[in-house]
Amino acid sequence: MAAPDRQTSGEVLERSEQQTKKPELYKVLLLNDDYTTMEFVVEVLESVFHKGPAEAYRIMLAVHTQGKGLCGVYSFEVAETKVATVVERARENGFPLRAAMEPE
Ligand code: TYC
Repeated sequence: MAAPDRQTSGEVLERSEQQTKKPELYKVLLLNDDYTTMEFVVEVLESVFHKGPAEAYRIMLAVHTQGKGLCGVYSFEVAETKVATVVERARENGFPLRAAMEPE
């Protein structure tokens, strides 16, 4: 007996729609605190988020004055890694700096 035509089966079409679904994006935010130095926050923005010095300083000041600020938008896994890297670097240096992620 001939094999069924898999290309035209509903099951295969449904799966291929899922495979082409756009990845969900997440904002990564830095949160203000009273103890982390401005210099350290700028250094994190440059090294973890690949910002230039002027943009890093601008974001740091926005966080300092407004409580939180956007560092970038990434896939779920990259956003999670950025948050974990920020917290790890901060703790290594004795700072309470926090980062958060939220759906775009
Ligand atoms: N508020 C801190 C200070 O005055 C600086 C700071 C900025 C801390 C941004 C955290 O995400 C932050 N030293």
